[in-house]
Amino acid sequence: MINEKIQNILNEQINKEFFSAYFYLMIAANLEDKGLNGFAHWNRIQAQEEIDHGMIIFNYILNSDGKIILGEIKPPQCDCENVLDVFEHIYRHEKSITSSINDVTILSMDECDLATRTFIEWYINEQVEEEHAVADIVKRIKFANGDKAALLQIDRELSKREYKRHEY
Ligand code: OFO
Repeated sequence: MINEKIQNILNEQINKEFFSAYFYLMIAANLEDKGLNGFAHWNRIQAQEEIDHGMIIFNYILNSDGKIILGEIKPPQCDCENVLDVFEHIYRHEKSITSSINDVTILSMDECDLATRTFIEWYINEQVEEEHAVADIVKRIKFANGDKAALLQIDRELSKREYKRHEY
């Protein structure tokens, strides 16, 4: 069974993962509105993955005889002017999620909760992948340097992203 401190931080993490889903859906809607359907698609898929991330923790808490406490999800915001701003904003967002996953990891070690420490390992690795994927898109957008044909090429590539369901 998880202790209350671990239960609370994991419930907060569920909230952050579902906030992330909202965040990516908001970005998808904005990009779709601008006709950037491939960039939007990439964000829609990311939103689905974020729901999986939240649900995996949800099940872990229940399987550890903990209590689910679902908090309010704040509205996401992004006052971004262009697609580079958007993906830089996403990158900063993922860095903040990495930092909260690190907090869970550190707390699990402080509390000698080896089950949670093992559980959270998957998220540590997932964050490396997520940051890398977004950093790569940022680099490609920068390389395009505002050229519309080059940006549309990236848009086409991102439209091919497939959803890989994380089992929970
Ligand atoms: Fe759940 O990793 Fe992104 O936010």
